Amino acid sequence: MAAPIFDRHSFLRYTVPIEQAKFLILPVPYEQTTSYGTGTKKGPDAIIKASQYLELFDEELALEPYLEGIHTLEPIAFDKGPSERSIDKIYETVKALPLQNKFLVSFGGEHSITYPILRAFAEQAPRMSVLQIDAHSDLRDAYEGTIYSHGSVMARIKDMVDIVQAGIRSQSKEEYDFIKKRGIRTFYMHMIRSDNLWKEHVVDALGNTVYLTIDLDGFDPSVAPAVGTPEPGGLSWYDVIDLIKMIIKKKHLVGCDIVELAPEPHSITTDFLAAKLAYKIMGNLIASRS
Ligand SMILES: [Mn+2]
Repeated sequence: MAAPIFDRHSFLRYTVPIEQAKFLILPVPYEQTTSYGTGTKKGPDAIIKASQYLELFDEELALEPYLEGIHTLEPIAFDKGPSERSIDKIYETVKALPLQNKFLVSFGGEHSITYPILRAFAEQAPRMSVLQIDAHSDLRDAYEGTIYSHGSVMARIKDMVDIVQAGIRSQSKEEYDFIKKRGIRTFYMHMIRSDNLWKEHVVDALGNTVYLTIDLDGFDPSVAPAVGTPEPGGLSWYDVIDLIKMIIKKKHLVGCDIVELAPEPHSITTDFLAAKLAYKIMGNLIASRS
């Protein structure tokens, strides 16, 4: 394979032609239904900017994962039309990607983007499980007047595929009752804190083929403050990294997204965390194959 070439606008500042890429980065600067803090449409750009400052070498894996080939796609362009149209555009974009033997990492944008991405994935692998790392269960049937809200994204997804949730610490009574009634595997933060084997239990709850959606507010706000709804008492960096490593070892991870970054003008902490998280996922995927 040809060596990656320098490009300031690509994730990690290097790119390869799409045919040669093992990893595709899809920027999805979609923001239409945010309810509290705003700015998620600037998320993808902030992650790519932060990635310019990451070390290319992963000292834990003793690898330079970027040498496997990362191709950063053009950001999806949205107009001010109805959310259905934007949601369809995300679906059509993902469906048209040449994903055979490639791993897609999408950057949000608000959490609503996961539904159309997963629709495209579920057509290929209908028996997929989705692991959602999040402070919120996002299981309202509709939120603030739309069924495509960030607050109802998992309600759309659970009708297509099995879902497992981790890090949850804020929800409505209706969501709580719904989880009980439907037997959804939700690992609440208060359960995680008192269970040393929680990661094993999350992995056991997943099927063999897994898609991972990471709402950055699943992390503790001391670790990832730049999110629209920073809920106290979340997951640590190593909680998430160790869980992901375990999934990559034991399951077939087919894609992921990192959403809800709302960049702050005076702090780059969360931008950098999101960039490093994406690169750690790539590195561990490579390490697990060799
Ligand atoms: Mn959330």
